[in-house]
Parts: sequence; C-alpha cells; structure tokens
Amino acid sequence: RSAAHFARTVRSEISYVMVKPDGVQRGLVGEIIGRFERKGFKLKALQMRKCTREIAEEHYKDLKQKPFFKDLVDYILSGPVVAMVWEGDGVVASARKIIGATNPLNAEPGTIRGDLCIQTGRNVVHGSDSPDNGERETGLWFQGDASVEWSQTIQPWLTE
Ligand code: IDP
Ligand code: MG
Repeated sequence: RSAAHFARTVRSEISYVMVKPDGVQRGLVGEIIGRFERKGFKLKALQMRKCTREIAEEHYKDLKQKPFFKDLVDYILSGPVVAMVWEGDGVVASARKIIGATNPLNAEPGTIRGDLCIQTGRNVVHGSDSPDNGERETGLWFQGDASVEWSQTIQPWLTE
C-alpha cells in the first residue's frame, strides 16, 4: 500500500462538532450525538463545558467583521455547550450534510437543522467547514490530549 494510504489510515479526517447552548437547553444533546453515532463515525472526544469569550471569538474569527458577530459570541457564551470530535473518511463534508444549511428554514428535512430548529441565530449545532478547520477547532476546544485512542469493534461492518 502507498505512503498516502498509510498516512490517511494513521490520521483520518476529523470534524469538530458542537451542540450549541440552545441545543443543550432544549434537551437535544442525545438526538444530535445519536445522528453521528448511528451514521458510523467514530467518537474521539466529548466534553460538556462553558467556554470563554476568547475561545468563542477565536472559533468564529472569520466572522469578526459581520454585524451579528457580538450576538453570535454572546449566544455561544449563553450556556454550556457539548464539544465533540468525530473521525472518519469524509467526516467533515458528511457532518455538514447531516447538520444541514446554516439557515434552518433552508435546511432539508432529515437534517438536524431542518428537523429541529427555525432560526439562523439559534441553529443548535456547529460542524467544521473543512478538514483544516476540523484540526484547528479541535486544537482550540480540546487543548492538550483529550482525544481517546480506541478501536471501534464494529469497524469491519462499516468499512471494507
Ligand atoms: P455554519 O454554522 O453553517 O458553518 P457560518 O456562516 O459559519 O455557518 O456562521 C456561523 C454561525 O453564525 C451560524 O451557525 C449561526 O449561528 C451564526 N450566523 C451566521 N449568519 C448569521 C446571521 O445572518 N444572523 C445571525 N447569526 C448568524
Ligand atoms: Mg461555519
């Protein structure tokens, strides 16, 4: 097998997924985690936490110039979040599909946002938009080594 294949299997793609404060308050944590779990992706890290303004602003730094930036940061700080890292080939793009469009009114039924919320400013969940951001956001939210090495015994039933 090629070096590229080896590198890919050693460090598979990861997505940083987060249940936002509205998702926690509305009791949607299990529902949201369950969708990624049932899909077959591998859970690498999980933590309920209150975040700091520094982390929230860094997480959304690309949106700093937007008029809604302060409200967005206040929203993320408004209660605890559930931070997760999911791993698997193609997990970043797949998680974005599972989550659905940013505006829940445009999100397809069957997606988390399409099924569970109605407003962009209360859209219950975050998912990284690129593999690089998956790594960056994981490093930001899970400082040190919070991710767990484990083998998923059902793996041969998920991938050939
Ligand atoms: P995404 O979460 O689907 O990747 P982004 O464009 O990266 O969407 O925006 C990040 C988050 O900022 C959104 O999930 C939403 O919570 C918030 N947001 C984006 N656009 C607006 C807006 O126009 N009004 C209020 N909040 C917004
Ligand atoms: Mg985004």
